[in-house]
Amino acid sequence: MIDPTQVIEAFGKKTSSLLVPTHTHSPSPTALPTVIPNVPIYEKVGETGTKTLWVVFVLMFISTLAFYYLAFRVPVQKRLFHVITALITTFASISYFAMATGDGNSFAHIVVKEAHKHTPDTVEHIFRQVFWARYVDWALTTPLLLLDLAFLAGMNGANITVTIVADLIMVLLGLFAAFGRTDGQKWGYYTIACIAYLVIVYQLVVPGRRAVAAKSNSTAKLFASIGGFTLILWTLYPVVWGIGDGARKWSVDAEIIAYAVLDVLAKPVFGFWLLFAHAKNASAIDGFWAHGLNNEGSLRVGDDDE
Ligand code: RET
Repeated sequence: MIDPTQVIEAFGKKTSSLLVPTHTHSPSPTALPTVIPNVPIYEKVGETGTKTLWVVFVLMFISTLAFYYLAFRVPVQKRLFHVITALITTFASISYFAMATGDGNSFAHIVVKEAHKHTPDTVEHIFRQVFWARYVDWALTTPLLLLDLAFLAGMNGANITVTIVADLIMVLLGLFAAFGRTDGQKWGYYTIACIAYLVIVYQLVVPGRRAVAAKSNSTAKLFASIGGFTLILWTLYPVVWGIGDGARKWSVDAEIIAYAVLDVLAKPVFGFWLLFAHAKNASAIDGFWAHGLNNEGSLRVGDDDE
């Protein structure tokens, strides 16, 4: 018979070697460079950015209601500026609502390649949140803002068309630039967009001023002041773009705040200024856009006599 203690002893002898560490690990320097996988960098909206989007939505919405109210208070032939201005803030309200609720954005994928002297080249993947709703808003509202100015000045159809088309090119290329994969693509689109912007500036400064010179002194003064305000403000947009989406020196939140300030000045403030100044200066627009083809709103003496 086998004594169970003998079995335990025998087993203990056999497995004792298993209890001894078989391998001791001591880190030793290796000749091969360590490969650390690139962690993608995400740049996205934070709490401050979302709050700012909500605040601007409320401001745009209240201004829209005020502009429609003002529109209904004036006779139809004096309503064109009111309608254009109210539509501008209507679009802006919708766009800000979309952005505040987390819609109207996607991530631009930027690939940054870096060459190193002693180690292999590295590739960095950056994903930055781009609010494309902004560009949809601009594509609809900046032509309307320009129409406000063009009608105020009394510009001709050819000059208005060039201005509006240049504006659409500028906004679309701004959108392409925001989603540009490489620096070449991004800044290439940006440069062409800036040239389009210069076309707009030229149209307002040269043909715009020439056209308004034929109007009353007060209209010419209003065009100079509100046009100057517009040009200063609009020039800040490509600057913000360059620092934000372009060079990515600003966080997404900082960019949202900067655009928020500019948008409030460019839409509600511009709108109230134009409408109150226009109310004092009723002769600012005439012809088809005020009266239509049938001279709507005019008193026609003798119509019933025939
Ligand atoms: C972009 C980037 C590409 C170069 C240029 C730009 C200009 C944008 C402008 C926007 C104006 C927007 C307004 C909005 C009102 O709410 C597209 C930023 C030149 C001038 C007035």
